[in-house]
Amino acid sequence: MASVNDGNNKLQLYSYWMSSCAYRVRIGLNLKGIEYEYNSINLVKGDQHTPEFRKLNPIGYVPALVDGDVVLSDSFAILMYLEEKYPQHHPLLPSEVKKKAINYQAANIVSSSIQPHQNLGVLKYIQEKISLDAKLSWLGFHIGNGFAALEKLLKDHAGKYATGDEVYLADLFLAPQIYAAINWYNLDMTKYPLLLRLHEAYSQLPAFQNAMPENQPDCRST
Ligand SMILES: N[C@@H](CCC(=O)N[C@@H](CS)C(=O)NCC(=O)O)C(=O)O
Repeated sequence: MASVNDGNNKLQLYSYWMSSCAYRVRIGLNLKGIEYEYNSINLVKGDQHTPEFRKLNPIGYVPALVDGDVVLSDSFAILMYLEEKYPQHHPLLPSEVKKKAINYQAANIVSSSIQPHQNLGVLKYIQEKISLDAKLSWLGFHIGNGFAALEKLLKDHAGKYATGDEVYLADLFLAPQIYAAINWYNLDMTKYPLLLRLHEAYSQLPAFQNAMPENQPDCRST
């Protein structure tokens, strides 16, 4: 794929291989053909709490993106920035208003109503109070609740991908979340046949494959 930017002013992505939020941005950068430098923030070791990283993102989460003097965090904001800065390369949003709104809705179900339950800080806090089984069942309930809503939302819109036959924003949020449910939380996906089908479709796309946790330079660095 031709690169949008050249070597001199490479974007800096602060990421961690297991972060589903950074995974969204990695897919977006790949789709747009933007080269970037990968900076690993080891969440398990606590790199997100260092003063250096907190200067970049005061809330202490990945991803963060540095593009010259622009410093951004939050996957949604980063993806919208990339979309506006590089509109000519693989649009992340459809032009049709309703389809665009469905993309926002699906992306936000993942980022606001599912992912926060599985955040490292949240899970650490909970596991001090309840058993591992109780924690996993609490997490499974919240992921399942979101997945059931997504199945309903997308059933009238999906084609090959979440909102038709083109990859859009919703897919960038869905792929990492479904990956995490299957690979890390062992969720029974038989109840979500549409999401399972999308997972298969994503696994065929190079931009998605390249963004997968196991293909990151810091994979299993703990
Ligand atoms: N809304 C933010 C959420 C970012 C977020 O929760 N990042 C997680 C990884 S996916 C994190 O850095 N967690 C660190 C921690 O819990 O200490 C986004 O979409 O970027």
